[in-house]
Amino acid sequence: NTIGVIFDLDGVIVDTAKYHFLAWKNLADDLHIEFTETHNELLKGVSRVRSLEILLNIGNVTLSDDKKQAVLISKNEDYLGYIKKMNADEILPGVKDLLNKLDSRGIKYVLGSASKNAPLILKQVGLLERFEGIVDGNSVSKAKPDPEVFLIGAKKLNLKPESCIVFEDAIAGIEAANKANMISVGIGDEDTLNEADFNFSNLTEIPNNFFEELIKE
Ligand code: G16
Ligand code: MG
Repeated sequence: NTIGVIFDLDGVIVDTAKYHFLAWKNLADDLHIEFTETHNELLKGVSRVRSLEILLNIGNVTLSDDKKQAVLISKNEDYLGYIKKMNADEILPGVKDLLNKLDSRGIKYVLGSASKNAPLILKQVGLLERFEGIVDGNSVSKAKPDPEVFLIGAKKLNLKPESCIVFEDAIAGIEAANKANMISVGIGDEDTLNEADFNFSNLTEIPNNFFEELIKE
């Protein structure tokens, strides 16, 4: 095929942001930092280490490197407690229909996520085997908005970046896709994701001929 798709995970395939929030909130409480759902928006699509820096900044708290390592481990253990309870009911609307459509058209897709827990999450919801490849937080050295994660994805698809379509819910992810010279599709709030080439509120809104039209171009 002449095109391929790269999916972000959190906010596109599943909503794990709510579990990240619960785990960060626990940590924030321990550190006496006030942390709200609005603050949580700042962490979407951002790496784990960077997320901690943002949280500490909000609370004006400094920690030693050792303490940082320790709280990152406990935050992740807490988060994994929620992830291990996930199942296929948590797949976001429109995802399965879209994957079926891509399968029937022979269009390949990979995952491009900042999460080091991405394979586990896909396994929990029963989608792991469907992807041609997984690029996650373990395989990249530079976090979004750096395009690295998506450029590795293009290699896995055996396609040039211009032939890849990226579905993303975070500003940093859209920026990464644009820098990679890919077609960026923002999923979520159109005003927030105004740098995207296309915008849809969720995956059920993708028109039937969306991919055909892109192939024609
Ligand atoms: C996801 C989330 C981020 C999270 C990051 C790292 O990214 O949106 O909030 O900080 O993964 O996750 P972990 O702590 O599991 O390694 P994405 O790229 O899937 O949206
Ligand atoms: Mg995301």
